[in-house]
Amino acid sequence: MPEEARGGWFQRLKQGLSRSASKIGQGVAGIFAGRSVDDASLDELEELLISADLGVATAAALVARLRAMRFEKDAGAEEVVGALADAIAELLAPVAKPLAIDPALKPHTVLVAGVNGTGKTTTIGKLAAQWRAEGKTVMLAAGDTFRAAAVEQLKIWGERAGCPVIARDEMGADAAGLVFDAYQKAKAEGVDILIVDTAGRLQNKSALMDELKKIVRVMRKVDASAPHSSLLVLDATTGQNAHSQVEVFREAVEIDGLILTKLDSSARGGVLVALAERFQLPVHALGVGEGLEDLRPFEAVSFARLLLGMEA
Ligand SMILES: Nc1nc2c(ncn2[C@@H]2O[C@H](COP(=O)(O)OP(=O)(O)O)[C@@H](O)[C@H]2O)c(=O)[nH]1
Ligand SMILES: [Mg+2]
Repeated sequence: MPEEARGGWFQRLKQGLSRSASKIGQGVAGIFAGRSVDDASLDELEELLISADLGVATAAALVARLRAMRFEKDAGAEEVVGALADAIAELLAPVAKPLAIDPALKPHTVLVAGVNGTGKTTTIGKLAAQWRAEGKTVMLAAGDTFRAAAVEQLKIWGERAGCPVIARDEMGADAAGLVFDAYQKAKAEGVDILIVDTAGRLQNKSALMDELKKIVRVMRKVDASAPHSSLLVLDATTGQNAHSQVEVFREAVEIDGLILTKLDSSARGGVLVALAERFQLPVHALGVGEGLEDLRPFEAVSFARLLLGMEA
C-alpha cells in the first residue's frame, strides 16, 4: 500500500475515533494524575471504559488484566494507556481476519445483511471494486427490492466497479427468486464471486427475517454450503444498539463476519471492542468513507492505539 494511501486511511480512522480517543485519553490522564495504579484508580478506569462504549463485561475483563500486572510505584497515565492498548489489541487480534474467498467456488457467494442505512450497498460496491482490481469476476444481486433507489444505487456501484448487477424492475419483487436466478446465472458464467444485497428495513422484523431465511434457503438449493460468507454490516456510530443488531440477525442467518462502517465520522470505537469480546465474530474490514478505496482490513494493534489516542 503506498504510504500516502495509508496516511489517508489512518488519518480518517484517527479522525473518526478522535471523540473516543480524547474521552479515554483525557479520562485516563485525569484518573492517574499524581496517583498510583491501585484498586481504587483501576475501578475508576473501569467506569471510564464503560462510559466509552466498551460495555460492562469487556471493561471488567480488560481491567482485570491490568490488575494482574505489576506497575512501578511511579507508573502513571502513560504506562496505563500502553498496557491498556496491549490488552485491547490482544482481545481484538483473534477477530481481525480479512474476508477469505475460496477460488475453487464459482461463485463464492457473499450474503450481505444489516439494518437500513448501515452501509450495505456502499460496502458491496467497495468490495466489488477491490475484487475486480484483483482480477476476479464479480456479479451483484439487487436483493433489496423494496426501494427503487436501492436498486439504482447498486447499479451505479456496479458500473463503477465494472460488474453486472442482476435486478428486477418491479418494486417489491420476490427477493429470493431474484437471488436464485442471479446465482444460476453466476454459476453458468463461471463468475468468481456473487454478492447479494438485501433489504434492511426493521419496521417489520419478522417479515425481514423470513425474507433473509428464504434467500438462504434458495441459495442452498444451488449449493448446500451457500452462502459461503454471511456478513453483517454495522454502523460504528450506532453505539450499544449494534449488540442487538447482531443478536437479531443471528436468529435468521448464521452470521460469520462483521464489517463496520462510518469509522470516519464520530465512531463509537469502544463498541467494536465490546462486540469482539462478546461475540468473537471476525471483523473483516472497516469503512472510513464513501469512496471506492475507503474499505480496508481491520488491524487490531493500530485500532487499539488510535482508540486510546496514541499514534497508530
Ligand atoms: N462517512 C461514511 N459514510 C458511509 C460509509 N459507508 C456508507 N456510508 C453512507 O451511509 C449511507 C447509507 O449507506 P448505504 O450503503 O445506502 O446503506 P444500506 O441501506 O445499508 O445499503 C450512504 O449515504 C452512504 O454513503 C462510511 O464508511 N463512511
Ligand atoms: Mg442498500
